Amino acid sequence: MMHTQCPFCSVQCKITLHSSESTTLHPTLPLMTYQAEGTPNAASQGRLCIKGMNAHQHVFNRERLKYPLIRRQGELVRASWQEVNDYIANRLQQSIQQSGRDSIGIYGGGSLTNETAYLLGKFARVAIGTKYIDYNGRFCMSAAASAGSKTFGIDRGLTCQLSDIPLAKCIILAGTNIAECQPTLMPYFNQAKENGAQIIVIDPRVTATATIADIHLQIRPGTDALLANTMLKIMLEQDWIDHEFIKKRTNGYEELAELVRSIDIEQTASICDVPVALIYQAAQVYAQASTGIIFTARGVEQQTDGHLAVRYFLNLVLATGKIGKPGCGYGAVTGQGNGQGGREHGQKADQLPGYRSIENPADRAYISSVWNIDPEDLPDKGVSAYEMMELIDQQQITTLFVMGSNPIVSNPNIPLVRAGLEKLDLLIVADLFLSETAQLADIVLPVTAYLENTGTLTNLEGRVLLREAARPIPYESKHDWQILCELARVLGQHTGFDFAQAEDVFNELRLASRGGLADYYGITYDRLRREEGIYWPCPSLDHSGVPTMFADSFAHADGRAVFTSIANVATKDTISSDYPLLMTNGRVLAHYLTGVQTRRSATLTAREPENFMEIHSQTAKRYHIKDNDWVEVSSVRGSFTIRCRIKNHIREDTLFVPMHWGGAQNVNQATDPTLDAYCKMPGFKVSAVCIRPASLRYL
Ligand SMILES: Nc1nc2c(c(=O)[nH]1)N[C@H]1C(S)=C(S)[C@@H](COP(=O)(O)OP(=O)(O)OC[C@H]3O[C@@H](n4cnc5c(=O)[nH]c(N)nc54)[C@H](O)[C@@H]3O)O[C@H]1N2
Ligand SMILES: Nc1nc2c(c(=O)[nH]1)N[C@H]1C(S)=C(S)[C@@H](COP(=O)(O)OP(=O)(O)OC[C@H]3O[C@@H](n4cnc5c(=O)[nH]c(N)nc54)[C@H](O)[C@@H]3O)O[C@H]1N2
Ligand code: SF4
Ligand SMILES: [Mo]
Repeated sequence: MMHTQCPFCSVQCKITLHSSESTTLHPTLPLMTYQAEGTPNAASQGRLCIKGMNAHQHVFNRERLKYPLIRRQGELVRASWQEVNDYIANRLQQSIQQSGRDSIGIYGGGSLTNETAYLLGKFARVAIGTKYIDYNGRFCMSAAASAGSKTFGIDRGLTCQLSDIPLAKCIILAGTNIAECQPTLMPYFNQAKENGAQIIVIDPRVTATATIADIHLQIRPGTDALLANTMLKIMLEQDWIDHEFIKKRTNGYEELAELVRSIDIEQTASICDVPVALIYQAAQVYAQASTGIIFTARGVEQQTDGHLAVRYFLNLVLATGKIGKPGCGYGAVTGQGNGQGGREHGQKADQLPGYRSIENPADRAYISSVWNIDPEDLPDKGVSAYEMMELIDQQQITTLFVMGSNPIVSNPNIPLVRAGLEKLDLLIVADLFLSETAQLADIVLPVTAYLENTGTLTNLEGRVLLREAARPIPYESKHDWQILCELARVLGQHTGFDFAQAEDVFNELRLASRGGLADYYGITYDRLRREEGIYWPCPSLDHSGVPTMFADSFAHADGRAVFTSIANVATKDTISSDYPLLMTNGRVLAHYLTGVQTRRSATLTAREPENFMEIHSQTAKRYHIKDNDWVEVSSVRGSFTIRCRIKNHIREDTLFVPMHWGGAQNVNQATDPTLDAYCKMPGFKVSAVCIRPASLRYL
């Protein structure tokens, strides 16, 4: 029996994995069979979704990388750790001598444990000395995180607890498909509905989540910012706001009138393509409910105006005073398993551990003291994940080290990303499998999986959880943090990377985060074992953590939250006669991100073996497309070919394609790489495209 935690989404459900020998398949060669069962825990209350139930299948998959690989005469072949470490050290030193430290880029991920994420930041800045480090969370949490920081002074996914959801009388789910993406949370929303809550869903599709909606705003993709401001205008006009809260707890209310002044409700409703009456109803229900929570996820955030769109939704929270008390709050529905912790401890270009800023002299001095280096030697801020791809394409970054991501599938505008990665002098990938990115690498390093690797992960509520190794390390794999320590040593770092176990790394992280916004100092492995999970901030050993934030004050210096009145001037991909349809994208229940893990689970991949495109029947008819036909989808960036599914739960002007497949079926061949000016999130969710039946391709 193994006790573990699901490697996939941000709920971090606890799992008990039972194993037994089975002779039914092969009488002389008994096979181990495994069965996962949910372990009761505060977040998922013992529930598991289909991904969690089958996660172990990829761990035992025969395609797991078994030993390091090195490219010789074009082929990736087996090598020893000694060989690859020496090779990497030589090549990195060469690169540094010839082109400087900033010729090396480091690219991390939100599935890594806090310990590894922390160490990756330290490795980049101390062992390599490069400013170029960023991670896949840029594509995930950057809009909501930067918006929360501006409005509240701090970013923690949920400002309240999951147990507040059933207490809310109105819940807005904007661009979030909880039923497929955090399925074990659905009972909280069902409970809220039973308690009389009105549920408002904002999504261009009638998703599984939208089926519980009382009001569904089936919005035109990319218009959420305008919708939020229209709701605000209605609330201000009708005086459905909490003046006392605004006066006592916020700044910037006076300027708000200017933000919504130019809004003509009829006109904006027509741009969003939602009936005026429905927007009124949504504004009224939320504003007049005694309690309420707004959730946003990638539908709202993966936009060229994602940062401001979230801040406009936060204006609604502040204007109605629905925060800091039971049944109230805001939730940025965090994505990856450690999407929360992964964004706190320094793998982001502008960040140091504990949510410190690399541009703040006091923060630099503190972290330098923990790392025992001169603050002068600490590199400055680098660039965002996609901007790193641009620098790679321009050959300013010539070596890339990827740990826990598959950038050739998950970046926007794959034609540029592929061209860039192929120009690299050296690509090193640490992964469980030969992912699409690892297939291009010069060196591939095999890592341990969730069942084998001890570490902490912070779930969407900001609850820090300990996941302990449940089985021995297979083959020649190593833990991510171990790989970083060994590489640092061969690079000549004789101190600062001599950790014997994950707990030692965590103890340094505690110190590095001490006094920062995301303060983990009071959290220890022993406490996590005893208490199951602790909400940060937790500044001392006798502190119980902070389940509900902002009960009395916000995290800005004066204790007040800030309304946003900045006008939105972002541009988006727009339709034209050549590209007349809007394509959006997202997830399905059975697969996880670029599918490297879930495609190696027989049960999951059997559910969705290939990619597809959802299209409305009227649109399909116009293009002479039948159900299951192959269709070529093109934008100005590139094309892909895919089978279509006719579904009338999508808008007629919109297509939807999951993001879980690479290569010829990769939606990112066509997505928009324009970045949000504030947080550098690409405009993934809106691309102007044209389609034609693939059978016409060669005519
Ligand atoms: N099954 C599964 N679960 C996952 C993941 C996975 O890959 N598979 N990934 C995890 C991760 S890393 C993340 S970030 C989360 C993501 O979780 P979500 O953000 O919930 O997932 P998405 O499917 O990307 O997008 C959510 C919804 O946004 C809608 N949408 C598209 N465009 C727009 C728009 O312009 N406006 C609005 N309002 N809505 C729009 C889509 O129709 C979709 O239903 O899920 C996590 N959980
Ligand atoms: N079009 C479009 N593109 C998107 C999105 C979208 O909605 N639409 N969503 C974006 C979002 S929200 C996200 S989060 C990104 C995710 O994009 P990626 O980071 O590319 O996603 P993953 O598939 O999780 O890639 C993780 C890789 O790391 C490996 N891995 C898993 N666990 C570990 C570990 O512990 N250590 C190491 N070393 N490797 C590990 C896996 O096998 C896999 O190859 O995609 C983004 N791209
Ligand atoms: S994918 Fe998410 S909801 Fe499903 S079992 Fe794993 S952690 Fe839980
Ligand atoms: Mo994500």
